[in-house]
Amino acid sequence: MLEYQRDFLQFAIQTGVLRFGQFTLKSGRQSPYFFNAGLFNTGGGLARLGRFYAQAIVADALPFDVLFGPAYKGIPLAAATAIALAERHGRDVPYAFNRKEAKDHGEGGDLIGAPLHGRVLIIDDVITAGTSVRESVAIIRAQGAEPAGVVIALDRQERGSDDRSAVEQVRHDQGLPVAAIATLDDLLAFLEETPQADADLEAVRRYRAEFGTVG
Ligand code: OMP
Repeated sequence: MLEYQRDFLQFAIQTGVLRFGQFTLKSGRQSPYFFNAGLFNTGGGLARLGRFYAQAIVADALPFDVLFGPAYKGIPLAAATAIALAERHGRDVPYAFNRKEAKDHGEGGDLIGAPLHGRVLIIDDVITAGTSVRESVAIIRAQGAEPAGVVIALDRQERGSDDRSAVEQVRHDQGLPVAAIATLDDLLAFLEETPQADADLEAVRRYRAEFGTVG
């Protein structure tokens, strides 16, 4: 685990974005942890989150020309990532996002920001079923551009509709690289280093053993 990944997990726990307890997931599973990216809801929190996304992009050396934030949750994420890349990494990259409602007056269209061209990197919070990624890929291709990959905050590394996780399905079925600021394995390593986290660690370990991807 890299230093920024440890910082990210600590920050997510401090802000209540990452919580431990009993949560029902979209899949119906009972999870001992839940990641709610909507709770990075202050200016300072969003700025910091953008810096973590930028670090993940730089660490994975993902080549791209434009950032794309799918509505709604991806919009502030892509904006914050673009700011962090400009301010911290000397890369002033274009970014764009979509609106969910079609608009037929004013500027028209359902894309806002930079034109989608070349390789487009999708910025999202989590991949649960992969629906949002498929929609983004269709939007990008409709503009004659190519999806370059997806960056998410946390990869839960759990089996989806088949033995693979939703992230693995995107990687193999859509041929897109997926980078995460942190994964469930990073979270386990983090909890192992954290005193007084034994109960959470045990619960997350059990969950990983039952529902996690192999390997
Ligand atoms: P979108 O925000 O529409 O992409 O949906 C994300 C889905 O993932 C929501 O239904 C969330 O409840 C769910 N989710 C998380 O946001 N964080 C988690 O840790 C786990 C889930 C989930 O339900 O699997």
